[in-house]
Amino acid sequence: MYKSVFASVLLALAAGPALAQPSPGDANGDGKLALTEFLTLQRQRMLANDANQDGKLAKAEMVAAAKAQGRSGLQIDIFWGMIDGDHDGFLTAAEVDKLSARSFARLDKNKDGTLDAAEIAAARQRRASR
Ligand SMILES: [Ca+2]
Ligand SMILES: [Ca+2]
Ligand SMILES: [Ca+2]
Repeated sequence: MYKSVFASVLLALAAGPALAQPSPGDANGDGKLALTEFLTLQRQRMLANDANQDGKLAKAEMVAAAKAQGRSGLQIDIFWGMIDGDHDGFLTAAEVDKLSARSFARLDKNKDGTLDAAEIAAARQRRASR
């Protein structure tokens, strides 16, 4: 249970129009997302929500971002303690990297170190089913 809600928080973090495109963040254009590309993408998404541009996400900024996407922000409220690794009240790039790496490992079903179109589609489908 914790795991699945945790996953949905991560996917919430990964939400946004970019996921609706075939290969967002696919820097080298091979149609797959390598871990480094995925981390870069997630960081960009995080920083897109950094309203005061201090390079880290306050909980209020994440809740505001969730609300802007039509969600309640309640999940973030509840699970903030789990995603804010050092409990300083901010999600830093390093913390986002750590979360993203775990998210990547889960999405990489065949464990080949990249997310191919099918794996990205599966992630998208899981989001849509919520
Ligand atoms: Ca901030
Ligand atoms: Ca933190
Ligand atoms: Ca894979």
